[in-house]
Amino acid sequence: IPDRVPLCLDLLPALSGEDTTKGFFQELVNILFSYVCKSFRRSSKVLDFHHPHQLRVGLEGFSLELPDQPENLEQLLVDCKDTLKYGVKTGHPRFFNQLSSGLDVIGLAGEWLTSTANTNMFTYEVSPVFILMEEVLLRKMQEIVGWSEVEGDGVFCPGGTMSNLYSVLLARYHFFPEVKTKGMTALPRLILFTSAHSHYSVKKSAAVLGIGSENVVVVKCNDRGKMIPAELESSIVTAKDQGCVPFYVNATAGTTVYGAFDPLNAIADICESHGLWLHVDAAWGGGLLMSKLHRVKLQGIERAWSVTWNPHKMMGAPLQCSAILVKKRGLLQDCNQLCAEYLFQTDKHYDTSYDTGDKTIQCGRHVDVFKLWLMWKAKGSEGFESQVNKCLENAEHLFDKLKERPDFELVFKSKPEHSNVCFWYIPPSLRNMPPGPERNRRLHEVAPKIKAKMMEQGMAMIGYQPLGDKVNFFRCVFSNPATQTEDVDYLLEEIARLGHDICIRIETDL
Ligand code: ABU
Repeated sequence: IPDRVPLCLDLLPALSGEDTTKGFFQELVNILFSYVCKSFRRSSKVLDFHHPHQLRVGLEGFSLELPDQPENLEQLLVDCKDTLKYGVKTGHPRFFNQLSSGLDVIGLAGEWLTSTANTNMFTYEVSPVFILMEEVLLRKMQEIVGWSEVEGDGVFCPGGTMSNLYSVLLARYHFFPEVKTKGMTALPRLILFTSAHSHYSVKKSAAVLGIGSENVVVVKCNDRGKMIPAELESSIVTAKDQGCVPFYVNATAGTTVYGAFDPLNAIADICESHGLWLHVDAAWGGGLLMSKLHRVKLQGIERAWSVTWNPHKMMGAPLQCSAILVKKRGLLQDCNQLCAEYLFQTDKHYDTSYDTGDKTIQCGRHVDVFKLWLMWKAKGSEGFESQVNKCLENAEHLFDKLKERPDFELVFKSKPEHSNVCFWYIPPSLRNMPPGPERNRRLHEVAPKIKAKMMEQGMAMIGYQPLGDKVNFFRCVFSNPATQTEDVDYLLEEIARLGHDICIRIETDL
């Protein structure tokens, strides 16, 4: 151990670096453990908010600037502490802002192990265990979707947007394999369909793949946010009449804002009769497949040709963990393989079908599978089932509370299907105001102002957005197993408290 404050050069692989490395890790684990404990403590803040310019110039010695000379290990540990201090505790029971939340201790351990292994998912030779785990997990997920033993392929990819992109890529290749070599000029004008409430990644995929976002037909939804099958049917007929070639339909199982489930069987019937690829974006809703009580909402998913399912959302796996599941075996490989000889040599001494890297559009690929595999071992399928059920119970609790309160209004009156609950806080001045543009104009300002105050005070966090003709409303989502009904009650009281103060200011401004 050197008689000066150690530097990174004193860590392994330095000669006699073991003790310094051990000491550094022990200190780091203390920091991480303290952060994990704080994340679950209701008296801790969810966030310690600072504006970008404040963080950028440096706070209390925390500097983002990069030095020419090495900083010592003590300073690095302080930097690690500060990085967590000024971040957002997404595992906090009162973090309701995102579809992915929670801090699963086993998942976290899995992520640590993954980083320690620091390997790449492209070949079996460098990731033998992880490649086999991926095969086992993807098979399990396909079985849960309802595909038979002879069907099913897939890959973990960096998020639901990428999974959805794969679905469009595969559908196009399935119908027009020449696109791989000849490009879009060899193809007719392709059209794809998705609902008005679906995720923007479907349009983005069309843009990225050269199909064009204007060739995405946005199908109308009912007032609950579900695609209307008759609208889909007539949009397909119209596209064909215009000389275009429909090839793909995205149905959503769990829309981002309302948490709505499209009627999958009715959509599958239409896809079958027109010979179209059916993709189900179950990035958010896929977790409900784990629940005997709730999986009925995804009835018909087994008829999909591809499925997006993000365990980093409803199943609480650490980010990121998203799968694209594909019914037709071999399609991923045919569509994407380019057989780089430096990596995918065919004369290796093992079964090279386990070199799964050429199935993907990436080369290097992060190991996303291990944390989920370890969590599944730790909880069993039943553990995930109770976790999902509990999140939906929290949503129902919130819905029941909102119904009772005169200071809140639900965006739609029916019980939530998923864990999304959408609502407005109605300030006293608006409670007796008749519906109309003036009320809407004022109501639109309420949620952003409450959220700004909430972030500055840091005790909870929730998202808001406008949607269609609805002015800004709050969307509360539950995916964090740490959240209890007391946190739901706290959230409502907090919104009402902040809203009351803010609305006084709006009233005086007017
Ligand atoms: N990819 C959708 C995530 C959106 C959200 O967390 O609110």
